[in-house]
Amino acid sequence: YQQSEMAFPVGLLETLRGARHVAVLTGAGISAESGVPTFRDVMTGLWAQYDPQELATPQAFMKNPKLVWEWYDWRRKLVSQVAPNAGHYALAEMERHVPLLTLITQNVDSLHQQAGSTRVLELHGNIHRVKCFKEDTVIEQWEKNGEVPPRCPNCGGMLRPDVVWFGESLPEQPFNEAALAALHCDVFLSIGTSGLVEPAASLPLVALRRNARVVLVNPEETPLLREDVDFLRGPAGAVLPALVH
Ligand code: BJW
Repeated sequence: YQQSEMAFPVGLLETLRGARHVAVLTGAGISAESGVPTFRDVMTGLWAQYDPQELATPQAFMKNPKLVWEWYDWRRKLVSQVAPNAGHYALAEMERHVPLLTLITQNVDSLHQQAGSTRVLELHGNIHRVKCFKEDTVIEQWEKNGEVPPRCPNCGGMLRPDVVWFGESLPEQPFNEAALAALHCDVFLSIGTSGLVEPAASLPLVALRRNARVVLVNPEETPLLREDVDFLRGPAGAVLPALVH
């Protein structure tokens, strides 16, 4: 991807330039080059080291709230110390060139917003926010008195990160908007996601059924890869700038 049009599948750049509505779905892979670990990469992914059932379910939080809170605290600090990479910036720039761009992310790290994307549909929440485990309300301010996990100032219930754990529903409004974008886009880019977690994994399939051009950006093959999907093999930080410039 040496900024040369030759590297792309026939007609892809023309289709992108002529598109009225581009939908983009991102996953942990787009933040990998910023230094955020993915979940399922064999050596470096979080799930290679940690058990999702013990950390990313409501049952895990009920069983061991301190462990879960501290794990998220570690990850929150980690993402606070990193910066967006060329892939995030390329998508922010794409928003300025396409009449309508719907950016859908499974990431909780805010790096798209930091790169300048103005409208981001967060399907799995945001690690920087907390909510009450009992009442499900987002809490802006709470007392940091050393209690782990901290307590809800309204009801005294435990606070938890405002992310979507396994078995929980996705936030309705961003998910509905994402599903509409999949139905109506001309081009759908799936970037840096293994495509294993539902319902996000089904979004590009919806776009395919509606005859959108679907493009996979990933250094590895994923289950989404099939004959009618364009595969741009490589790291997002290299592929996306070449696609946008
Ligand atoms: C690069 C790169 C580079 C590397 N450049 N790329 C239907 C069938 C089967 C199961 C289910 C189903 N419907 C629902 C389920 C259950 C479950 C599910 O999908 N399970 C499957 C795993 C089997 N889904 C749910 O529970 C969801 N809720 C739901 O469906 O509610 C309705 C319902 C309720 C009750 C019962 C039934 C239905 C919720 C899912 C929540 C997922 N939560 C997590 C944690 C979020 C908080 C946190 O951050 O801790 O979300 S899990 C984790 O996976 C995280 C991610 O957002 C998500 C997706 O991962 P992602 O982003 O794809 O990362 P990886 O690591 O998997 O892949 C990285 C990719 O990047 C790889 O391909 C690399 O090659 C690539 N890469 N470097 C580009 N430089």
